[in-house]
Amino acid sequence: MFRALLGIYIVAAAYLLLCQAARVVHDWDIGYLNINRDGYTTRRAIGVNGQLPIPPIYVTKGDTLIINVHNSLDVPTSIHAHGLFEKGTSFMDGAGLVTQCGIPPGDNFTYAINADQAGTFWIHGHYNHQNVDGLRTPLVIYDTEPPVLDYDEDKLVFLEEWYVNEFAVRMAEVLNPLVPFPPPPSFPYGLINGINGNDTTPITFAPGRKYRLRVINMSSTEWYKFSLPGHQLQIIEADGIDAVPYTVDGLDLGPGQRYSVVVTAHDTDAYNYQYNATLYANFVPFIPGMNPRYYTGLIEYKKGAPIKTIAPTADGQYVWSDDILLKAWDHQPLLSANKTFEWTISSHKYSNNITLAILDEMPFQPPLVPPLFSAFSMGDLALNETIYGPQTRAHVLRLGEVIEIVVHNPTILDHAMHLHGHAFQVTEYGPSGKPVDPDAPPILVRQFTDWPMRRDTFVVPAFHYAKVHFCADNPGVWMFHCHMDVHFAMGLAITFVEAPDVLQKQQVVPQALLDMCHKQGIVTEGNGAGNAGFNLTGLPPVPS
Ligand SMILES: *[C@@H]1O[C@H](CO)[C@@H](O)[C@H](O)[C@H]1NC(C)=O
Ligand SMILES: *[C@@H]1O[C@H](CO)[C@@H](O)[C@H](O)[C@H]1NC(C)=O
Ligand SMILES: *[C@@H]1O[C@H](CO)[C@@H](O)[C@H](O)[C@H]1NC(C)=O
Ligand SMILES: *[C@@H]1O[C@H](CO)[C@@H](O)[C@H](O)[C@H]1NC(C)=O
Ligand SMILES: *[C@@H]1O[C@H](CO)[C@@H](O)[C@H](O)[C@H]1NC(C)=O
Ligand SMILES: *[C@@H]1O[C@H](CO)[C@@H](O)[C@H](O)[C@H]1NC(C)=O
Ligand SMILES: *[C@@H]1O[C@H](CO)[C@@H](O)[C@H](O)[C@H]1NC(C)=O
Ligand SMILES: *[C@@H]1O[C@H](CO)[C@@H](O)[C@H](O)[C@H]1NC(C)=O
Ligand SMILES: [Cu+2]
Repeated sequence: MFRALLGIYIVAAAYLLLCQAARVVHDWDIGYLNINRDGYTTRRAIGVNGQLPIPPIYVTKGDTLIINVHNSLDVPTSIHAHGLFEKGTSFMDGAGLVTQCGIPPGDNFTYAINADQAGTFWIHGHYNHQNVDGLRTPLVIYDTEPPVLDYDEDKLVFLEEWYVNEFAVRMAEVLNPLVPFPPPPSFPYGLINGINGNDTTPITFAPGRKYRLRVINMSSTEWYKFSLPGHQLQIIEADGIDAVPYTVDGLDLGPGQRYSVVVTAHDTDAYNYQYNATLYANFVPFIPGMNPRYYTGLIEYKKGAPIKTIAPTADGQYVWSDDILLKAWDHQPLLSANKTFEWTISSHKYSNNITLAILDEMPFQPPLVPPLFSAFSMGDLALNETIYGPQTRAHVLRLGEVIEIVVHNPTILDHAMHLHGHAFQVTEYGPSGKPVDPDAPPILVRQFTDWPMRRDTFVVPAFHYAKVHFCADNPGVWMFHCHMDVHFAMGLAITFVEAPDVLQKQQVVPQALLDMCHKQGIVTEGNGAGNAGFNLTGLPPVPS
């Protein structure tokens, strides 16, 4: 207790010394509401203070974002600041049952999140996939440095998908041994800035001005293409990392990904334009009126001005965003790898007839003790990954090691892989497995040039592999998981236990985090089973 309190005081003192930084405080009462978001169905959803969409959060680099959460749900909840490194505060990462136990129903917890980075992020539920049911909102961190390109005004465009059913209902179908796998796709509707796609409010432009549009894909399963026909987009940021300006016609965003683009408005307001947002899943068959779903909205220069028609560009000539072609603005060179993990995405039907997804040998399932607490409490043994339990898929990293991850995806589905606590260099894409269509053009190996772009979420397209590098400079326990929530819930995840020896010396878990576990009967000491040493007695069996 004393150690915990001392930790809090040291952290608080550091804030005072480091910065005149503001403390930006939000009170979030997370609860259920009934709402019709897609124009078709009223259903139960999860919002904040009785609202959906949740108002975006804006802070400035150096600020501390305080979110006082009260949990009005009937299950635990937690929130995760997607893309923030949480350096020195790994226990604020919010990954349910990995770095915290979840706030019990009726309880409160205060997240103190250091906004040490600048860019476009989002905050979302990280317990039971509550994000899919609405618990998500943009987080914009304004920079204190000049931007890569000047602009006059900042605007948010956040894209979401919205399902007719709650996530738990869809997931129960996926995991039902009596329903043939995969069940028929339930295709969602698109929301733009929180409102049913075609009904959303116009994006207003004034002649001659330059806009920074921050486009965020907060959906959980589908992809989005976003374009402003008649305008060019200059990418200056991806996932909170500044990029050397790169001009495209449109953005192709996987779940969790963000881009900032600078758009120069035309110098007359004679015409309005239409933007296009297409929600699609290339792994679901083409179904007219359903996949893809097309949305258009107005770029309004002047109320009532005629809409300029722009002839569609032939598919192959359109320049879409492509992270392998982007360059990091800070010119960070390739980090040469000390260690490589090579994993292949697959799925397997287990003896109970339930199909689960695998990144590394077996599906991820949380152990009895959240691995962050094992890392804190197991002394030297925390360096031995056996103690976390096999289903944790724990991989221990040493401080300062450069890690290369190669993810092979010989499946028909794209996957969007997200790493907590880091942004990785995206270094290579290439072929993996045999595409179904023998006449499809061959998939080429493509590598970064000069300064690999860094981001926190990368898409491994179907029948591709992707390679990324990152430096293990952030002690903590960080999940690496597919950001498509159905796949994540099926086990497509692993954990990195990063420098637990250093973690034990530098960080102290706040007592309130331990208390919320104890209230739920979750042990916060010992190995993955809550025992000493290598005794994993009591852990549920791994799927067989
Ligand atoms: C918990 O949060 C609620 C709502 O913000 C507040 O009314 C209540 O006083 C808080 N309770 C405690 C014990 O801090
Ligand atoms: C957003 O991500 C989802 C998957 O999570 C994806 O299906 C959708 O296409 C993406 N949308 C955009 C605009 O990138
Ligand atoms: C949105 O409007 C466009 C026409 O502007 C139409 O083609 C499209 O089908 C509409 N989308 C949905 C999902 O209704
Ligand atoms: C925008 O999307 C609509 C479909 O909603 C399509 O008819 C139109 O060709 C697209 N415009 C461009 C320039 O791609
Ligand atoms: C799994 O499915 C097979 C074939 O449908 C059936 O014979 C078997 O009993 C099922 N096993 C379980 C554990 O449900
Ligand atoms: C971890 O502990 C197991 C069991 O004692 C042992 O077999 C293994 O070699 C250890 N691994 C490392 C990396 O020390
Ligand atoms: C990683 O490899 C570099 C050489 O490529 C070496 O200098 C460095 O010591 C290694 N770091 C660790 C932590 O193994
Ligand atoms: C292993 O842990 C269990 C409790 O989970 C305990 O009952 C058992 O005695 C322990 N075994 C050894 C060899 O310590
Ligand atoms: Cu996936």
